[in-house]
Amino acid sequence: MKDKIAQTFRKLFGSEPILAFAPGRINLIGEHTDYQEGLVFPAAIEQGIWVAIQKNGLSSCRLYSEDYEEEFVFDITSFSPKKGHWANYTMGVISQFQQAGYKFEGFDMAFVGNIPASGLSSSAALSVAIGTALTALFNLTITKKSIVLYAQKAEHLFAGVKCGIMDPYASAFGVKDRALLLDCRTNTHFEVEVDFGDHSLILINSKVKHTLADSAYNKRREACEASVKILQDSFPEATTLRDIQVKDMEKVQQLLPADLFPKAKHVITETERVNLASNALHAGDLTVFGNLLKESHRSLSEDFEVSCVELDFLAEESWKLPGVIGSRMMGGGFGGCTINLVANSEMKNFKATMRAVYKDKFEIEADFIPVALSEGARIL
Ligand code: GAF
Repeated sequence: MKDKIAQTFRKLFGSEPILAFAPGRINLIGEHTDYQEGLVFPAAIEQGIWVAIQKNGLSSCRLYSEDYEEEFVFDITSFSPKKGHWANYTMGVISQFQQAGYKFEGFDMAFVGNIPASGLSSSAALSVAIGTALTALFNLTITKKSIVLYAQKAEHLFAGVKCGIMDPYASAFGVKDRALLLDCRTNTHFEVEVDFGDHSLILINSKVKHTLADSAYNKRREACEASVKILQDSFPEATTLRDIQVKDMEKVQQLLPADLFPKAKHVITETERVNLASNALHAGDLTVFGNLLKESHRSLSEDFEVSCVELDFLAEESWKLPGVIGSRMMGGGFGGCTINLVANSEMKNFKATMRAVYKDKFEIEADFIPVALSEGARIL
């Protein structure tokens, strides 16, 4: 990929590029908690986005997406988002750099990716790769954390998704063979060594992406914010659902209307599950870890309502199989992948059975994606 994008760049723009890479991510547990300042437990994967970049002496930026086989040119001093366009991530990140006071000349950029499914944060990987590349190209003094925050803001303002910090953070800070126990209040993390012994993580790509996922995502966030407003009368210190404990659930139920309570309950219980899961990993207790994955799925499906029939089917069917420690939907939901922890000795049977039952039910050929926890963004 690296050589391919360098070659494309030279051919298109005729200069020698700087190359940057940023990975996609998985998440062990902790879904829809990041924008409520909760805990999440993601890791970077091997697959990601490669960016080739160089100054062009113009006042415009010339972009090329190898995957879309498409060019896009814009003026560096005046640009705005174009609904649904891949160039939004580049423009969004540049606009964040500019707002922070960094000045740019025009540049050329080409990029390519190999992230194999939706729900693995290709957009965050692209934004972080661009931020990393720009920092090197213009020799800027800028921290990784700022790149992460710019990437998140770019997604809010240029793609219209009010995402949390988890995806760009994992892409920027990933470490080989480790997951990041990330506190989305302080935006700091612990690296946790992940060794599942004779078990492996494998994703199943449902190959569905339900429409309106972005607006449903924003609605979930709004529901959490509405709950916090109501709860503040009784919990004056609370600024997010992170501040509410599982032990207060009965009171929370009395205070919240019936449509908001299950959503708040998911976020409150999910942060506790992240804590318990990291303790279980530390203690090497895979059974507890696996049960927490199942509980997380149920909560996302029944309480937070971000699953779909295909993801529910994949999770529930896998729970029945020998050697499956746990499995759940992963990421924002409404499609994408499930994450599964499976005994190596049962992997073949797991894949064959899941492929067959999914095909039989939905007439979709699922993909199976092994994951290796990997390094975060870097200049190559
Ligand atoms: C998406 C968002 F981008 C993340 O911030 C996070 O909220 C996730 O959905 C759900 O945990 O990936």
